[in-house]
Amino acid sequence: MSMGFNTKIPTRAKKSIGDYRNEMSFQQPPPTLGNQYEDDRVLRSYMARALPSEILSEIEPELQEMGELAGDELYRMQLADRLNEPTLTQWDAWGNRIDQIELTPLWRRAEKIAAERGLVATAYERRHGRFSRIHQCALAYLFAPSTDIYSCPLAMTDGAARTLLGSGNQPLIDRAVPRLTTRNPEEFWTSGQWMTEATGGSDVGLSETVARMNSEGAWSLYGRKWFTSATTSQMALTLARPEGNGVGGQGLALFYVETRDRNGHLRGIQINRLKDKLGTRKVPTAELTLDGTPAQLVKGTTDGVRNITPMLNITRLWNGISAVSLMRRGLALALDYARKRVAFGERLILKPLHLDTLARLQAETESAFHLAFYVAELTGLDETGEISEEQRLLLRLLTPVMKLTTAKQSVAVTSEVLEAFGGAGYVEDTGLPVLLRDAQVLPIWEGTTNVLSLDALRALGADGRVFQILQTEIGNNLETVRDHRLTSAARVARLALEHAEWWLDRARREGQARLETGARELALTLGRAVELALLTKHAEWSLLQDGDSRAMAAARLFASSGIDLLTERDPHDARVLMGVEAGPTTD
Ligand code: MFK
Repeated sequence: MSMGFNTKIPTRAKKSIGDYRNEMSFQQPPPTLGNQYEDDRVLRSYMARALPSEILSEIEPELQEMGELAGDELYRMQLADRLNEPTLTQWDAWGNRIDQIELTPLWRRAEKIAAERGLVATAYERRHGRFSRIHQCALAYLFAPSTDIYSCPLAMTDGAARTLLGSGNQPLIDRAVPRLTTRNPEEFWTSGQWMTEATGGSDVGLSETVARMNSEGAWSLYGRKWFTSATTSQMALTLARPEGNGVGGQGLALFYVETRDRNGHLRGIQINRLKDKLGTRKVPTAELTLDGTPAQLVKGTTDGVRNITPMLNITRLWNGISAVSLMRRGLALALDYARKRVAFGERLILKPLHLDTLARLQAETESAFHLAFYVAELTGLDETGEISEEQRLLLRLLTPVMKLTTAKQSVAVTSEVLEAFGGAGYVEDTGLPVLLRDAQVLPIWEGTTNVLSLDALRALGADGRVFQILQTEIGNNLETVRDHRLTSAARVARLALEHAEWWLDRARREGQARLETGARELALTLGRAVELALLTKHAEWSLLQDGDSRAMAAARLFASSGIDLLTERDPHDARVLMGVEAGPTTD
């Protein structure tokens, strides 16, 4: 049999062809995962700082078990499930429209585990008060990277529970919340979040779906939802414009829909097709036609966009947690591989440039981790009514900032992770490319980077108050930093924030065009500066508490990775370059 190339066998070797075949059949050990909780210094160290010790002792067995599932059974199942995708069957053999979606084995298993392990419930049972959010986010962070974006329906389910609870609509709360937050897989419901329309996209106020009320006061929806994630959910929160209402997000109302009747038939809903997406391929994202879908008002007949924002903020938190979890998974695999793989005479981990590359990815991941979990902390305070007015404004600002910053980091880190495997990272059956494809959704859904940068501008308000609150909070964090090895990292964070404050003040005076042009650089600078401050504070704690200098090394590396991204440039250059005349929103 030809070997595919001409091998002249040297006579001095005196070996048979079989010997050479054996020698050439080098087997690269694949990367493997251990217990994903036990192996995660960053998570464990953070939990030890953030939680009272008695709470940590109580929940640690759950985290251990989830870490074991994620690194073993679920990871194996994920690799085996690689080629499976959800399928849509629109018609049965007898010509009946059925629109049945079949999920993959991994997702069916994930749903059961998610219910039993309280991936949503933990935040609502609130066994540990405000710490319950941290507890839940830690479970989600361990679970998410082994379940191919099953975090999507869980995020929406969590967001729906929060939105309904905040709506004051008792009949809907009584009907849906116990199902959304149960641990019984037989009773567990997930929720969809049907916002996006072909007209709408990011500008949800353009939605065309109409809500019609009949003579008995019952509502039905008519329209086309263009991008509905996890269409198998038992319920959804959606937006529609009651007939006669005005334009924009104010003219929309928030509706509750139960997707199927007692017999399992869709209620005035047609699933036109599943989306053919770059990633998140286990998520049955669909185009829907609503044709007389029975619906109930959640909260009034107007202000739908404002009323659905609790859901947006929860799903944005999940987005950040998922972003960090994908970075962490990629790094766990890349590090394991670097310890095994020998090239140019040495294991990769001993090669200075490869080591430095991985260390920088680790620093990005650790910084992102602390920002995402800080937003979880603030969310927990909000949900238990323990939040101060200043912290509430901070949460409003940091939710979009965290979402957009961690999403970008996730794409960058997972891309580098693939490269760290060389060609193997580009080969599908290693299970690696999916990391990058799935990460790529994170800056897109739940608000693109630009939309969220503008949202952050809005959250900053028209005066300097919110920025001052941010400065005070970060200042308080950095005040605890005493170790001289962390001084320069703390200084980088401080200077970046001072520059951002100065830039914002000047841009406000220069007008809306300047503000909007720089909004992304501003938001990313805030995100990275807050990440660095939180990481530096944690590094100080780690040094003092455990004599562990790894977080310190991460903070120092991260400080040298570009924190202040604000640049001095003429916004007119973009117009000149792209051949666009000054528009109505420019100065
Ligand atoms: C892995 C984990 C992940 C996640 C699961 C994901 C599943 C995927 C499902 C989807 O992707 S669903 C589609 C998600 N779509 C978006 O996130 C839309 C992105 N666009 C925006 O966020 C726009 O900023 C927005 C639609 C909100 C703008 O709409 P409008 O109509 O121009 O509303 P406006 O006037 O900006 O805001 C209305 C009110 O809500 C204002 O309050 P007031 O009326 O009191 O002035 C805003 O201040 C307030 N508001 C807006 N965003 C808010 C908010 N309040 C609190 N939090 C926010 N985030």
